[in-house]
Amino acid sequence: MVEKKVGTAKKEIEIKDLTICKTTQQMLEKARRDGVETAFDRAANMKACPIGADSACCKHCSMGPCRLNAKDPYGKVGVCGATIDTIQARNFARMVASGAAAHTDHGMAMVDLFREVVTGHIKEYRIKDVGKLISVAQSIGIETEDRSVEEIATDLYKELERTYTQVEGEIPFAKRVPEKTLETWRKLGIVPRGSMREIMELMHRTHIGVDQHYENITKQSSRTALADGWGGSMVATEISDILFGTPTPIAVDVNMGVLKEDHVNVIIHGHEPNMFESMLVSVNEPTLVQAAKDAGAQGINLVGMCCSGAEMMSRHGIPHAGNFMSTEAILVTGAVDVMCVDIQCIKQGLVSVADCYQTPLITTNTRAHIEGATHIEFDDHDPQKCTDEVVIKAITRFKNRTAAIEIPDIKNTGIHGFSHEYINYMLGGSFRGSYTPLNDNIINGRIRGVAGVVGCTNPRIKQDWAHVELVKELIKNDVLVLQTGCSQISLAKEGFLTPEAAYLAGPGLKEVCETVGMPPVLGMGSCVDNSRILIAASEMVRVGGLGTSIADLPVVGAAPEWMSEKAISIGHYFVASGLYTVFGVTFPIVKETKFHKLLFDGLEKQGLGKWGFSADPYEMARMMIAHIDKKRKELGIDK
Ligand code: CUV
Ligand code: SF4
Repeated sequence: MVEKKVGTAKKEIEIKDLTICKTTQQMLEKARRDGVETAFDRAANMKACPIGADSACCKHCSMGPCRLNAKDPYGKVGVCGATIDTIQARNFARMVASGAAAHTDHGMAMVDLFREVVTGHIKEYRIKDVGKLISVAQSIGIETEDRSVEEIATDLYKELERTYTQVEGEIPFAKRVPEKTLETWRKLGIVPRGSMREIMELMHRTHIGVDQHYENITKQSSRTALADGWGGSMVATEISDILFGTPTPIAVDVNMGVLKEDHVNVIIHGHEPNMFESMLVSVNEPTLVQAAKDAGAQGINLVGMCCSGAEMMSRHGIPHAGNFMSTEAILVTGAVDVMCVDIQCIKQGLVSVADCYQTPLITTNTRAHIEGATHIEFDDHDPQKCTDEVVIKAITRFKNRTAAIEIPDIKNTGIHGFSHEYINYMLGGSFRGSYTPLNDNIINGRIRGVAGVVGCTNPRIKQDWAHVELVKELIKNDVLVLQTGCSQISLAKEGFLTPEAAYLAGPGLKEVCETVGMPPVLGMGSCVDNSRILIAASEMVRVGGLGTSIADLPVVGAAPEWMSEKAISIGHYFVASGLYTVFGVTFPIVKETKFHKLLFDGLEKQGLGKWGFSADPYEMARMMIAHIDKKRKELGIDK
């Protein structure tokens, strides 16, 4: 039953044009009946500001804000004299800085946790994957022979802290970068020192009256983005694997049908795995399970959403209820007994929707409170104190359920959890070993190339549609697709993450999938796990036969429905690492400016990758495939 209405949309678009996700459609119908507003409605009623969309405005000081004309970009400058190129480069840089800060702060929280575990201050978590600990330590030159786990782990946390705090020198994981790629970075002066320093410098340089050359600003954007990809994000992934286990393929259910009417439904939505790991312990606590049963439930049903959901799905097979544009819609089921969040991509709009269905919305992270939500602080030193309390709140809500419940009856089983280690193993022990290895299959043309298709969903485009259409085109053309984040969930909901989906692939890719028994689309986890794609690319270079730098590989990236600043940081570290990366929806740039030419062409001439843009997934696929073919030709492996 709905008690409170939050206003109805003025302009209504047909629901089937908002999303291809059947369960989200069903819940949006119900939301309209219930008078509940979501981001889809707000997007319809809020036209994007065209000047901002083109990144042609600046509000870095109070002589402005200044608006330039995208139709005549060089006809005007800001009050301080800033040109369109300076303004765009600075705006872009600030997006990179914010996105990189998000990932590196998450990574740093993982290092903090790791240090406290290694020093014995935290006993609730432990090192779960010693093999991974050793391999990560070895990859950055830490001695592992005849040493205890504690000794290795101590060296490792001290070394990895440099990823953030180092003032001079190169970040530790620079050692994993293929030599020629690293050489290019050194020549350009973009090897990251420590992320704190890079982000600080980028914020400084984009202040009024500092760096006013778009090329020089973009150099620091590259350095900062690399401090994310090969720094913060990579550390987050590797430490999480060490503490919680490296994913291996596992069958998992995805979609809203994972909710259970007769269970206490607990949804975790956010990005850091530590709180979710603790919740996994809490929901299995016998006293809490008994309390749930005493309240009349069959049990407690733990479900994830967004990126921490993708991590827990990959590591432990926890069901996943949906991606970014489904987080409000799922509350409309009335079946969510608690939504517990931590950081990033948590819409403030959840508060009013949760309110309509009497679902407690709980914030847990000291960095992310939301007005109107209940805050129960999570502390790594006593993790279950928070998560037990959240479960108790959920049980209470279950007992007092008043909202009418409607759970869409769809769930899609797929295989998730392809770490780069597992891809390596699956394809023959080495990327170029004895048995159907990845490099050999690329060289012989069965696999044309590899595409990382990642990123958010966005109400400015039909949810999941561009992800699905793009991936369809790619696999049809024998391009192996690696996925993370919300994109992975889009494809999982359409059944692509199953070995049976191999029939949708071109003949070469189909043959490889059938031989190995793998899906044509490999799910690698959350956004920070995009670092796994970087490692896989480095491994492809190391094994040989496909050139000497990442820029030589027939590998591309895409985020067809991106929305966050984190996505810009990811896109830019893909580009700075040497990959062609195509974004959809919109791109914050004025075409045919010098800055545009730099991002979309000039960077490639410097030996890096380059940006691409198309709002049309079919054109996007053509652009990506053309680039793969160009790289194949340069490598002399075109048929
Ligand atoms: Ni980190 S960044 S909407 S939850 S992928 Fe999903 Fe993923 Fe974008 Fe956010
Ligand atoms: Fe305008 Fe320059 Fe101030 Fe930006 S920094 S608001 S362009 S005066």
